Amino acid sequence: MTTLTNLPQERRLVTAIPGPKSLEALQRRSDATSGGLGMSIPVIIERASDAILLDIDGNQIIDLGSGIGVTTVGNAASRVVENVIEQVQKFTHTCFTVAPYMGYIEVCEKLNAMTPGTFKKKSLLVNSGAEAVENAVKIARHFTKRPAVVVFEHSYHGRTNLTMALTAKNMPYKEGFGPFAPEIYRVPMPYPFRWMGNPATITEDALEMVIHKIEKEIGAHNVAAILIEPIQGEGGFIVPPKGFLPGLSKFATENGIVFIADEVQTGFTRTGHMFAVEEEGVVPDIVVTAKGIAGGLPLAAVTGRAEIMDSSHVAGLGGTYGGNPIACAAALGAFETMEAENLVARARHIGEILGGSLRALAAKYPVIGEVRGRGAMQAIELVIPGSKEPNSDAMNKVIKYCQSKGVLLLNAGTYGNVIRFLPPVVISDELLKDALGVLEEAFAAL
Ligand code: PLZ
Repeated sequence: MTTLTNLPQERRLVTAIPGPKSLEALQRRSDATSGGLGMSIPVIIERASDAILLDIDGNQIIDLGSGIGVTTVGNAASRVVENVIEQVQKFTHTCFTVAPYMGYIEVCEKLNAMTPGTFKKKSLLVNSGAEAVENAVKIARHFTKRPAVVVFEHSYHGRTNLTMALTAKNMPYKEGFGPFAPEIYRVPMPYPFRWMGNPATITEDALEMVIHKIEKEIGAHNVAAILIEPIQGEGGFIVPPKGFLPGLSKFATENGIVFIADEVQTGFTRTGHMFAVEEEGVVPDIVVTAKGIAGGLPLAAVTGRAEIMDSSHVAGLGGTYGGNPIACAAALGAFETMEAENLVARARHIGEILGGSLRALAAKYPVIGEVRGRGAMQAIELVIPGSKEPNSDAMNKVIKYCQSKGVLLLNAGTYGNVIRFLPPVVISDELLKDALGVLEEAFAAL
């Protein structure tokens, strides 16, 4: 778990957050960068390693967000950095569809082997999660010769035109950015904490509602793909009830519909499995990956059944930068790290510490309505005590308090009231416990 930059894995504050240098630089940020960009923590980063971010004022911040679930193997992880340095000295780009190279092929071979399913698989590499989702939909439509795509309430799939249409939440992702792509159908998502029906029959009831909508309103024979995040990320770490994903996948198979798992946020050891669908033995036809795939370099992939992935005519798929050689070298370093450091087991261990602390907090502070998630992907949903009314004010206060003490947390949720925990999976127990101590102080201070 050593990195070349090798910052000591400890929290250290030498100024207020933001410090004077960050404050000055943030003025330049607002002058130079689009006002449409958000910002979770108002500091400028100079260096980072594993779970520590160093800002330009010398503050060391504990990173419980991993740049939105990306630096799973740690920031600037040594195997990633070494591979990148080696590759950048050899060549920076050829375009895989102009003149191919081994890194791209090796990443695809690994993905074909790592993803669930013993059948023959093939992969396509692109630059971002959204681009991978778009390509998965393109491929599923081409393969099935059908137009419709089924997506879920609370889903997030990206910010391009098609993926905005696939995404559920209007503000901030869609507001004013339409018109959106057609033939996208949204169906109910069983959100256990907010399910209005009988909790005992949530799985059957939700499946019945979804299947009814598909059969009666769309026509199953018109559906190219059912696209779902096995645990919804931006939507607030919503874990579907047991049996829901297997039921959906079975319905898809019976109706010739391509079942696509968007594992962009859940993939690569994050949930204590290499992929989150493994929890219930679900085998998707296509798995979409990004984020954790390459230790911070921009890379994303579509991996699926060979007959589906081969459906397109030659040159029907592509892109200038997809599977850039430096990003591929980084991915090979990231895969090696996941295996060598046994990060699947590490994510489960983190889950025990994190889940244990969060449940203890929830028992003490009724503002925490629910603790949920799996492994190193967990969240708390904040409510007005005694109700389920979303409490975004408490969420903002807790996140702000933690930031001021050098702990970076991310928000989430359709109702803007969820705090999510996505630490690098290599984070040490000590650092994680230090951060959770700050979180406890934040609730005490509420
Ligand atoms: N699918 C499940 O979580 C990206 C969005 C950050 P890109 N989530 C972080 C933001 O505010 O833009 C995501 C995801 C799932 C697809 C995507 C899209 O991945 O790499 O951001 O395009």
